[in-house]
Parts: sequence; C-alpha cells; structure tokens
Amino acid sequence: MLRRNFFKTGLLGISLPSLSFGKVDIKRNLKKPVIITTWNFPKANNEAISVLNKYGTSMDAAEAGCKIIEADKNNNSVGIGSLPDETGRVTLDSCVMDSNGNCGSVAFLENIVHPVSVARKVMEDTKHVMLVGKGAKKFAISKGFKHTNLLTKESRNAWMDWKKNKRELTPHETHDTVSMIVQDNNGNLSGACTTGGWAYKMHGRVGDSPLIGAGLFVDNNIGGAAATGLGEEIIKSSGSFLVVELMKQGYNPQNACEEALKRVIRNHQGNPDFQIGYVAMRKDGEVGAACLKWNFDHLVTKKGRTTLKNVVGLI
Ligand code: SD4
Repeated sequence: MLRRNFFKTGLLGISLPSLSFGKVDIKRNLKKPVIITTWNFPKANNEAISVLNKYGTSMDAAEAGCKIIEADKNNNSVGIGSLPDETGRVTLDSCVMDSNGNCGSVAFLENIVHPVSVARKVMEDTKHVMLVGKGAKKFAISKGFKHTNLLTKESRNAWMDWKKNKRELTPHETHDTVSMIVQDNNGNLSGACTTGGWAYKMHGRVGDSPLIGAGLFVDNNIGGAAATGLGEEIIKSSGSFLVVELMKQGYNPQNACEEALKRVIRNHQGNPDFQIGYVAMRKDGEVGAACLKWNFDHLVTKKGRTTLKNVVGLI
C-alpha cells in the first residue's frame, strides 16, 4: 500500500545528528525519551512510557497514550463519554503524524471508541490522509473496530440540561483534547491528537484536531507541536505547523508557541476572548508550551518522570 508523505523531510537535505537551518543548529536529543501532552492526563503519559519501555516507537506510544483517555468514560471531551453535538450525537476527530512525515486522520466519526487508531489505520492501510463521517466509520468497521454507543448517561444528561437554555460554550469550558508529542529511544518524533471537539457544536462541525498542520504537526528533523482550544482559530492560523516552522527558524519551543499566539492576538486587536494552548518539542528534547489566556496545564515526561506544568496566558 502507498503511504502518504505529507512533507518529505528528506527533501530538506539534512543529515543527522546535527541539523543546520541557516544559523540554527538543532542537536539530537541524547536524553530521550521525552513526552509532552496537553492538560493533565498522567495516564496517557504513563501508558506512552510503558510502550516506549517495551521498545515501541514514538507512534506506538502516542497512539497508546491517546487510547487510554479515549476509553475513559469519565472524561467528557475525548472518546467515549464526550459531550455530544447540538443534536445529541457524539462525533470525534483525531489525527496522527509519524517520524517519516506520514499522517492519517478521521473527522466527524461516530460510534467508534478509538478514533486515534482509525486515524493510524488510514495512514498505514490507505492511500489517503483523511476520512470523514460515514466513510470513516465504514472503514473502521472493515478494520475490525466495533460499533459502540459513545453517549454515556452523564453526557446525555448534560446535553439535556444544555438544551433548556442552549447557552453557547467555548472549548475552554469543556476542554481537554489530548494532544501528545513523543520522542522515542531512537530520537524519533511522532504525535497524536484526539477529541470530541466543541461541546454542543453544530452537527457536522470539525475542529482543528484532525487537521494536519492545525491540531498537530511533526517534522522529525525539527520538532513537533500540538494544539488545544478553539479549533476555528487554530485552523485559521495553521497553528501547529507555524510553531514547528518557527522552531525551524530558530525560536526555542517556548518562544515558538508564544510567537504563534501573538499573531492570533494581533489578529484579534489584542483581545481574543477564547483560549488556545500549544505544546511543542524540539528535536533536541527541549519542550515548551504557551496559552493565550487564563492558564494551561500540560504534562512533561523526561528521564522517566512525569511533571505537571502550568503556563499563564499571554494576555
Ligand atoms: C476543537 N481544539 O475541536 C478542539 C477542542 C479542544 O480542548 O481542544 N478542547 O476545537
């Protein structure tokens, strides 16, 4: 089967271990593995580490970490138990990108617990990058995924309550998209992103999380970045791609996340009323994160230890 290469990193003509981009010289990480994950999902990082300890790849680890959260009914923004759209249907978005520049994605997927694994199957078993809706579901079933009711009693009750006055929520109120960047024992980077999206969204709405370059982007020679927050605004700014591109230009991961957000702030006359958070990892293992407003929890695993970090919003 053909694999889709989103960007052929080989075209850059770069040789490891030291990568030069003009004045920028990115070293390979010798203290791997490293994981950075949006929000506070220690189970995701723990699972990813245990996969890496069994010599799994960064892609195996990122998928496994996301799956743990997708299967958790108590989380109302990822996988089973996600809050539904305005019509009461749970529709999920996810994507993956590996260290060879391959990527796969599903959007507007219903009744499948593990969209991240379907996204990986799209990457590995089809000539496409993205499948949506009924087509994605049909593909998932053909690959052995089981039809499952994803609307839990709790999410259904929350939706029934919401219907009484239909107050508009933004993703920061019902957040917790899992976006992970992983560097494995060979120094290779992959990422994965999975979400139920914006609670009570319009039926058919798709956010940034399944869009390569918006919710996630990985360039194994530079680094990876992933997003959480208001998908519409992340899409408009090609957020994750931009963060990686800024790292290529010499910004460190922290400054790259901040610069990407500053552009959003400028586009909203200095006062956006929504949240975006980015996590980023450079090829040398340095990580960074930033958010627009309020604050943003994220987890960093280095040398086998996972630490909860928090950044304060730029405005
Ligand atoms: C979306 N970015 O669908 C997702 C929502 C999110 O934390 O990240 N929530 O727009």
